[in-house]
Amino acid sequence: MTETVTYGVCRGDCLGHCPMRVHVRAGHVVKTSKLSHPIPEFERICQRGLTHVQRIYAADRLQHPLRRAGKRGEGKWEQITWEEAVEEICSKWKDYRREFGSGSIAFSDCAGNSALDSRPYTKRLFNLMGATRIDNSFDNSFFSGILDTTGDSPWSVGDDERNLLKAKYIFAWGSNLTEAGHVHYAFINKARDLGAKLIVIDPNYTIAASKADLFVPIRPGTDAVLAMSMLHVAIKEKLTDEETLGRGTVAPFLVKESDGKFLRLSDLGRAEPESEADAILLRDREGRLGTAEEITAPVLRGTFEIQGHKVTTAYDLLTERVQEWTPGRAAEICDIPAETIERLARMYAEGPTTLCGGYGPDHYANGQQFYYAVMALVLATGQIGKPGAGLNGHAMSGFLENYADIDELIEPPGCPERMTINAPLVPEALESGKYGDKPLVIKSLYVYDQNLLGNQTDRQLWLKALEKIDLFVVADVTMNDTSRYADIVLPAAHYFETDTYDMSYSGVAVYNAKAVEPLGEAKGDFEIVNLLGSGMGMEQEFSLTRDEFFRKALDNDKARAVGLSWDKLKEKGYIHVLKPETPVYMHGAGYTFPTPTKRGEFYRENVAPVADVGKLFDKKREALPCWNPPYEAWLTSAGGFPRSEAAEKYPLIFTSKRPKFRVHTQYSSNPWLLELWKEPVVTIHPLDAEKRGIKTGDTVKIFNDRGYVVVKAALNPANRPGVLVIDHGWQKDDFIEGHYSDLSSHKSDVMVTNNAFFDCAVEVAKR
Ligand SMILES: Nc1nc2c(c(=O)[nH]1)N[C@H]1C(S)=C(S)[C@@H](COP(=O)(O)OP(=O)(O)OC[C@H]3O[C@@H](n4cnc5c(=O)[nH]c(N)nc54)[C@H](O)[C@@H]3O)O[C@H]1N2
Ligand SMILES: Nc1nc2c(c(=O)[nH]1)N[C@H]1C(S)=C(S)[C@@H](COP(=O)(O)OP(=O)(O)OC[C@H]3O[C@@H](n4cnc5c(=O)[nH]c(N)nc54)[C@H](O)[C@@H]3O)O[C@H]1N2
Ligand code: SF4
Ligand SMILES: [Mo]
Repeated sequence: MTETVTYGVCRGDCLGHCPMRVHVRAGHVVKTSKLSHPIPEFERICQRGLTHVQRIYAADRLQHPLRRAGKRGEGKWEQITWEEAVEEICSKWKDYRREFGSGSIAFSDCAGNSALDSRPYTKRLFNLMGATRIDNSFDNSFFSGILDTTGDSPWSVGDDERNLLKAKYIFAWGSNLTEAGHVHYAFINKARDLGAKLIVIDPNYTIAASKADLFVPIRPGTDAVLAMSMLHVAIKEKLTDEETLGRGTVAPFLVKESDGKFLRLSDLGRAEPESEADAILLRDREGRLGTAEEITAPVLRGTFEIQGHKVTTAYDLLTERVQEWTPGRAAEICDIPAETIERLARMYAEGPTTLCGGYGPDHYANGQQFYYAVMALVLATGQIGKPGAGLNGHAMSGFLENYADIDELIEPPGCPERMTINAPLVPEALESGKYGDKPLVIKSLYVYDQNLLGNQTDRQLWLKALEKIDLFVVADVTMNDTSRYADIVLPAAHYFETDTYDMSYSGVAVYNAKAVEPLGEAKGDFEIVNLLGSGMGMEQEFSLTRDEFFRKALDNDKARAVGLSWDKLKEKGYIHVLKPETPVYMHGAGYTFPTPTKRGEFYRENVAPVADVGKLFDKKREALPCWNPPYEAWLTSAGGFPRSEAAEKYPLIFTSKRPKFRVHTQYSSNPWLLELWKEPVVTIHPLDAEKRGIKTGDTVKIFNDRGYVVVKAALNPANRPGVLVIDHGWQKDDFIEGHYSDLSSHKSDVMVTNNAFFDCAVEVAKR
């Protein structure tokens, strides 16, 4: 039988973005296979990429628009036509808009399909409608800490993986790289062959830890203290990089005691405040003041009186801040010997060191504190923007530079004003009718590219919140925890069933040609949005064909400069757009950063909470790295910080880790992968198990005041005592009873609203 082969890019949220071949026979995808890459190191495909065929033809694949026929979640459906679905949704949306305003329609998305025709194009619809965006609030602590400190470069927050090969030390810090980033780990393996030392900082003895030169078991939720203590040691032992501090960071900027802002020309009456000419001032050894261009050898330390302003250098403030975190004091909090902390600091500063920061620390209510603290360490030791030194692993996102001009497509001129609200705050806001001091009414919620009820924290709270919502619409490829709860389900096409393009690793644009027709009546998000947009009376704005859309998106100077256009891409299949001279370390190269000051900002003069819901915060404290214990996951009174209230009743921490066999809940019904890993299992340290009479294979109930889950248990001495670990990505039907997302809390820090999955105290008992 003849076989045709098209190309595609795998683009769940594992961040691998592997290009692949899609093999088709008689109108059916029969297999996927690896596609050669211009840079051989990037040729790759994994067990999930090889099983797309079983996702496309999965039993839980949605094929027709459905209307709920029973109670929400009951699983009773009536098949309807697309016309009926669109008519019902749009007429209700028009009614809500009339009665409650545009903001009463909300939408939320995340990890399903990052390509332009899915997430960005759907945003165009809701932006034009003036709808409320629900920020999914996954990973916000990670991104806030890194982006606020070193900015958002075209490569997002990291370097090309090849930079790992030049590292002497690789810090896998809160990162489960062998499972959650095995495509990155391949480079770490190579780097180790070349002599790099791997340091793993993790509460649990992970697979990566078993390969490490140094494993540092840390007490959960204390990483910011370790980073600040390492910085303390680096400063004390003069291991910091004065050149980077002076030229590439805010270290020499003079912070006014009065308002915490940097001293500028306007403070001396020499420029209009906030005008372009209002430059930040530096001081040299002779006491001369001037701009960064004028003062080439600024002082990094000192407190001065300048025309009535008492100022101190930002570096002195940082030094003062980490003063209390002596290795001895940090040892108590982090449960790591003081000598190990000193050793870690010396290695980090010696370099070249690459930080592979994971999302473990992100998943606590105090998560962002780690990323601010560790980025201060990175900057002060100058371990960024150089061969072998920088950020990598999950921080690497070369594909985000996708050469497309989409800002105006997503947000055409004239879009009404809209609110963005953070998911963990939504259930309570719906209950009270207020988001901060703003009124909030949501009558309809549209979820796509996200399995909200599988992946948000505190599922029971969400289920209750949904009772306030009259029309819940879900567009998804599969019948999952979320689509099951919808009032109307729209069947989305798998991406190999659509004509699209994506940037694969590292800088290869791939034409993802439609390999087969969408299954049943499924449609790509692009087509769904065009239908809904027209239904809302915006035929003009939603009349583009896919070809026209992509041609327009790639018709720009950035794309032209690298020889990329939609037509060329369709003709060639894939185009390697990165130039050979493109450096493999983009972030911080040449001492410049894409931040407002163009410098690494370990001091934040305009610090403010990400979600401004009127909560009070201490500006002086938050402007620099700081730490407080996690909200629930604080089981001891180490360092004099009293044990959390929740831990009085629930003395274990409930966490999860990514398994190799799925990306979040995607692939979770895939028969080949289920053969390898068939059910959720909670691992428990033998000491914790013994106390509760639990043995491997027992069925156990994990519970707290919010909910419970019943699963099989396995004893594992690799767990840190006190920590339970379950694989991430299972859904309601996979658990014996309950749901693991019923356990987690929606609480997060005032500064960054984030889903804190691991900041969760529980108890476990044999059933
Ligand atoms: N317990 C626990 N929960 C967690 C985490 C954890 O560590 N522990 N991690 C969290 C993190 S960091 C993240 S990023 C989130 C991810 O959370 P989600 O974004 O909810 O992740 P997925 O389960 O991958 O859901 C993506 C959905 O998009 C659908 N989809 C795929 N392609 C398309 C498409 O083209 N169109 C449409 N409309 N839909 C499509 C998929 O079928 C799938 O249902 O999970 C979070 N949840
Ligand atoms: N296979 C697979 N790969 C994925 C994904 C997936 O769903 N499946 N999801 C992708 C996404 S969206 C994300 S955000 C990333 C997540 O990437 P990772 O963060 O690497 O993934 P996790 O498996 O959640 O690993 C968290 C690690 O943090 C550790 N940890 C827990 N608490 C602490 C702590 O207090 N301190 C420290 N230092 N470590 C701690 C855990 O033991 C674990 O090793 O993975 C991406 N890659
Ligand atoms: S799941 Fe990730 S690593 Fe595997 S093929 Fe897809 S993009 Fe690559
Ligand atoms: Mo994530």
